[in-house]
Amino acid sequence: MILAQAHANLALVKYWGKTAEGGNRAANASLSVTLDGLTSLAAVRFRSRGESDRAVWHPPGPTEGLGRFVAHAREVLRIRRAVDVVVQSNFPVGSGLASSASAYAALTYALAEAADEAPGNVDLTALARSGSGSACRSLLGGFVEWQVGAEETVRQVAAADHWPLAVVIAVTREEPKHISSREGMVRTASTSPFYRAWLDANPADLSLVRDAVQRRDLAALGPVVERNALRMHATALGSTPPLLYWEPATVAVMREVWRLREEGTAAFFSIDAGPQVKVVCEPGAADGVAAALTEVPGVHRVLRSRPGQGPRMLREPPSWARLPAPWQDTPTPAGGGAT
Ligand code: 2P0
Repeated sequence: MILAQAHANLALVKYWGKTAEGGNRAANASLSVTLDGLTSLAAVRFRSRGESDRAVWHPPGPTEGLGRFVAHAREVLRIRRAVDVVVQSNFPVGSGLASSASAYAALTYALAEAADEAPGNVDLTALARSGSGSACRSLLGGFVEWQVGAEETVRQVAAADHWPLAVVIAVTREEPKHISSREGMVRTASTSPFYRAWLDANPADLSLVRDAVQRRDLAALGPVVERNALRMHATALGSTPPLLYWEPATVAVMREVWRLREEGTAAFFSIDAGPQVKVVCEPGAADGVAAALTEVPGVHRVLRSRPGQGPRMLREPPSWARLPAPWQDTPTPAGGGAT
């Protein structure tokens, strides 16, 4: 059994919209922080001769695309034998916490390890992106910029230990969202009159956020992170039919963050394609922010995170993992390599 883990990421400047080329090529640049603690595990083993690929989330999750990705990855990585794949996350999946980013980054790593030949000249960024756009940012730790266009690159702007920011996450709904990011992006790009303005505003936000990260300047970072998230949602709301990812508790948490700021706590929110609210603050403020968010009606629980590392191979499943019974006796090769 081959095991790899990767973390989710929080986009400080968001990717929302694709080009027509396919493979989840983004229409706008984005910049994220990889989140320690929000982790997905990918387990891969080979199937017997005559069997075909099998790829599932455990417990069952958004399987759409998982099998297609495995077939594509086997072709790109030249994996001749059929594979059995299980993906699991230690946080709610499909609800706006970037489970697809961590899952496809972990799966890219695990499948690259399963390849018969070293995948030296395979573009793992493009492979991870084809599973889920934001997964290419989870291939690196710390603060990561995904630049688009002819010169598409994914690069680390700063390492995880450059700035030990705290990210406090208010979970307002555990169930999967009603509309996938994929569908949401297509609908926004094709029907929202604000979409062009969203793309036009991207370079300014990107440059401000990149500079603020490099200078560790939360007072400069926070307002741009908040406005970028709100502009993404405003653009999506302008679609036909409208896209509203928020719950009443989402708005209540946003207001609580503004109230905390009025009281002097430097805390700023971001929201992805789901109802959860991610709040960025200095580590010293995190206990107070978490306590305040826990009290907001409709908040189910509060998760804590900070900048984390890129994917890595594992010898053993992490302590939180519960693989399906038939997997539990599957040996892991020494060094985590392919069998
Ligand atoms: C982001 N999101 O930059 C943005 C902000 C959600 C809101 O990337 O269609 O699962 O697989 O490329 O990466 C979530 O969408 O979408 C996402 P696909 P993905 O993090």
